[in-house]
Amino acid sequence: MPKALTEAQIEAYHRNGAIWPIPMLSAAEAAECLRRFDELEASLDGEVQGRYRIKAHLPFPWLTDLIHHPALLDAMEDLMGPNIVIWGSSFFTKPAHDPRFVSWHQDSTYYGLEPPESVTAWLAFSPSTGDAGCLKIIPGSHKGEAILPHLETDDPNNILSRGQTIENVDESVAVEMPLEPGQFSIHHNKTIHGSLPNKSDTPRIGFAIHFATPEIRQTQFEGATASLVRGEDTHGHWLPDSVAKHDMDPDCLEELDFCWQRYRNAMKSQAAKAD
Ligand SMILES: O=C(O)CCC(=O)C(=O)O
Repeated sequence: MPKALTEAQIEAYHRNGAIWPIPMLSAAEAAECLRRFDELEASLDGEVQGRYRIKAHLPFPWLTDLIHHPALLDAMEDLMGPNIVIWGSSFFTKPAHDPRFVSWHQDSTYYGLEPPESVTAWLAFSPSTGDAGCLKIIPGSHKGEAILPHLETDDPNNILSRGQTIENVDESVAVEMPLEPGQFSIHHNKTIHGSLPNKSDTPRIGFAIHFATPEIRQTQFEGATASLVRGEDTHGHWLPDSVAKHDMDPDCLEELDFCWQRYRNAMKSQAAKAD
């Protein structure tokens, strides 16, 4: 018996490679997340999403609590089974009237996981509507190849760090995944997805949480870390993530920078191999 999802949602996830919306936070809780996000961004020189990618939760107890939220983990357990690790989390943000977009891509291309069965939950801190450039998917695309050819582009408006783009996607079948603040969507790492510019008057702030099961391992480098959030680590492929003692814990910040750099290096060497 599923813990959070309906049988119809589980079937839709397996058919389409994504489901939405799933409730997680109340409107007040989502507003508090947005307030903390704004506070963090105001304290930085650049955008939160510049540095807080791949292990964004590490230096923040409040984000670490968020990735352990029972409503999130119950839904993930319905799809992934009882043993679950979270190996990463990333902010994807677009201020109001932001012309930037995320090109069509598969996460499996650059995560380096084997088997390529990672799953992302994308939690909205603010309204993520069609107008605001919500996530869009190509339903069923997760059933194809794990790594489709991706062109590296240098469009400054592409939020992806290397502008990875799948060409000739049939956009006529794309489906938007709108969310209210506090709701999340789930997509498989082979599902082709992307998003358009934010044409709305409000920022579109998303926090993406990256899940795996213990048998999945990182192939691009040694010593990958993750947090065991449900059940048992049956394979020992992941070293434990550090746990922040307070916001901006310097040890965790160092680990975040190290991990993000390691993923970026892996992406670079993958691109070099493809050339
Ligand atoms: O937030 C976006 O527009 C893109 C997010 C994304 O690519 C992801 O969560 O994998």
